Amino acid sequence: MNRRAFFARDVRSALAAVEREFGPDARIVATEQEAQGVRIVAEPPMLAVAGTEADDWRARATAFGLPVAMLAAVARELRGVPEGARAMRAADRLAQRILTVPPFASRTVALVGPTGVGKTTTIAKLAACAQQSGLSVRLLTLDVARPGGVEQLRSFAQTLGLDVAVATTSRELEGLASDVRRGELVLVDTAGRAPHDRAARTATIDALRGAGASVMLCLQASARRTDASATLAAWKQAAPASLVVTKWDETGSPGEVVALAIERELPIAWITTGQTVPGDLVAADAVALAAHAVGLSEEQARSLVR
Ligand SMILES: Nc1nc2c(ncn2[C@@H]2O[C@H](COP(=O)(O)OP(=O)(O)OP(=O)(O)O)[C@@H](O)[C@H]2O)c(=O)[nH]1
Ligand SMILES: [Mg+2]
Repeated sequence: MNRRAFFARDVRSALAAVEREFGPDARIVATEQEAQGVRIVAEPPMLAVAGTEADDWRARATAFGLPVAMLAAVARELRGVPEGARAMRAADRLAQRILTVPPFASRTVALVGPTGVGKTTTIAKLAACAQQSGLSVRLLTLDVARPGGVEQLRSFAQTLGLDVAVATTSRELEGLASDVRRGELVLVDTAGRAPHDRAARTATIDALRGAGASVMLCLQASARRTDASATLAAWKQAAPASLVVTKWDETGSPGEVVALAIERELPIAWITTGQTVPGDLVAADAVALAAHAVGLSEEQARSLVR
């Protein structure tokens, strides 16, 4: 913008011209020897500071894993925004793209997803969090196929003073889910299903449909776009209402999953951030997520949105 090229016979004269124009703290962007002399590209000091910050949000969001096309679209929306305010404005624009749902918006919730993504652990964290919010919780599981599946949930449940009801058929699950008291939160654990195991997945989906459960699909934060996309396709019949992004702590670039959620207009409900139960669970917040993506603190981003 205010960046300019200065041409002179030699470096000393070119630098003198830069200083006359932009003062002693001017930032030298490039120096080139040309046939007739020296060409220096420089910018004023204020712009140099702001320019670094302005470029930074995009570099950070790229490292976070957001796709180039999405960032280019955000950048286009920043035209005319002063350079020093761009990172905050970028967070704002990104936040508007991210859908979330309030905690415990649905009262019968089933977690589905690939094997080992963190479903059972997340059920335990959700149960603890719900209890802390004063909700009473009922735990159901369909995961009878895997040895130890029920026991794993039971051992978490014990520490929370809860029982686990086991359903082996859709009729049993339907019966258990219909026997719920008003205001009770029902959390349904399911067996992990590999992408190719269509029959088992269909059985889970049918059972959940009978129980009227709102389906949360668990995707690992480190999942690459193609894998996450394949998981979404595999669970399409379950019509997931929202996502849980798990194992956030295991990657510095969860952006591919976040971008997929944005593009498919799927709300993110929860993010899990470690193995500790209870704990290591946060309700997804669009502003916090966007701030993180562009490398701002949450306070900085909120000051803009407020
Ligand atoms: N780092 C990290 N590990 C996690 C997180 N959530 C769960 N885990 C770990 O991931 C492993 C698998 O967790 P489970 O809850 O058993 O996963 P699952 O999806 O129920 O697995 P299946 O029922 O076998 O499909 C365990 O070692 C958990 O402690 C998380 O947010 N961060
Ligand atoms: Mg499990």
